[in-house]
Amino acid sequence: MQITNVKIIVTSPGRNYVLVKIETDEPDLYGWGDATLNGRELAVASALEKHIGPLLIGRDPDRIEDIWQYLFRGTYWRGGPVLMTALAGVDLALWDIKGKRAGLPLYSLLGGKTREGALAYTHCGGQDFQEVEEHVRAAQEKGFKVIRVQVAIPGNVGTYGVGGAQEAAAATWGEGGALPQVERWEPGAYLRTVPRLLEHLRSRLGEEIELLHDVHERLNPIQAARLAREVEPFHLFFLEDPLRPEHKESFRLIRQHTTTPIAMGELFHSRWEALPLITEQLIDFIRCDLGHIGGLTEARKIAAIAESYQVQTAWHGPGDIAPITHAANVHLDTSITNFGVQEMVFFPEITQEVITGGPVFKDGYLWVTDKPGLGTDVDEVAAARYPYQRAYLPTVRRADGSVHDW
Ligand code: GCO
Ligand code: MG
Repeated sequence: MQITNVKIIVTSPGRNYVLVKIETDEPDLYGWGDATLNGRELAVASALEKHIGPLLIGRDPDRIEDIWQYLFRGTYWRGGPVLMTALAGVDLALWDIKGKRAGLPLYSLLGGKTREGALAYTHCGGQDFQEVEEHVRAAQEKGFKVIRVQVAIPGNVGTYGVGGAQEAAAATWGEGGALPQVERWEPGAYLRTVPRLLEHLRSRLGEEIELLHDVHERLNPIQAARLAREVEPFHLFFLEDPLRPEHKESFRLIRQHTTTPIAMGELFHSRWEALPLITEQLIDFIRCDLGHIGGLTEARKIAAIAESYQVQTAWHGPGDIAPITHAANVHLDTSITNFGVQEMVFFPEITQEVITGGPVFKDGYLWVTDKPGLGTDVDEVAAARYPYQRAYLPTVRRADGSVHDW
């Protein structure tokens, strides 16, 4: 069997997605991968079209590990968001082919089911505590048992995550998306507000519902340690991404001050970034993005390392990666033993018109179908109706005008 063609589609059904189709010399045997990198879509598409695609022609698509090693180690320039997203797109398409060829869903090829469904979490945001509470209650009605909560911070502008699930699935962030929207961020008000939000929610909703919160890498070490300690009485499922990915050593400071569970990893691009946090048991959940870390091949190795250190998985699952990667998430969740929780979004109809299949939500859990491969497909005619639209993530500035991490 040989790879005969690598096709890249950039489409915007609701928001931009970069999709990779790998075709083979066997009739009707092809795989689809997702290589979407929010705000840098064309850089990945170009890396795939101009540099990576030609290297794949004539190779045996069954040899996923060898192709992975060849593209990662064999090409000298390695790593980083653009190349690892491109590699993930290729990797997922190859796994899709392998599953289709075997006539088996991927979870089966990965070792078979260890659980029936994957515990899922959704996003709830609001302008004030009351609004967050209402959104949490509505999510509970839908069956969610784990919920991420974010609230607008007085004095800050455009607080991350406040739009809730809809924001995550929106076409562009802010108005129009021609240039990045600028948000304002000061940590003081944030640090005072978040513990009060959790106190409010616990007093109204009780202890049973699992709550988590995403810091989005905005704090420095001592602020992160303070927040993690102050929210300790409210028993978070986890506190997400408290520090920037460069500062792994600073996780020790958080650990020294609190038993709040810590999750980290959506900005990582290789297992070596995750390694010290796992082996030193500085985190409780590893939440890499399959779509930015080189795909299933790399993520299952990370999961295996994490298993030895009692670290669970919580793979990144936002709206800005395609349902194809969400499907890969759930195949992996369903087959590993140290799965923790799965972030998810409900994709709008327009996205599902182009990218079909994908995990299904029911009673708080995500399920993949028994279709061979990833269980997702792409309608290329529909994709052509939604051309790429330039869009950026917002940027953040402090009150004095200086740049801060978004
Ligand atoms: C999450 C993430 C996302 C990212 C987004 C950036 O926890 O889901 O923080 O919302 O901000 O993926 O493109
Ligand atoms: Mg996050």
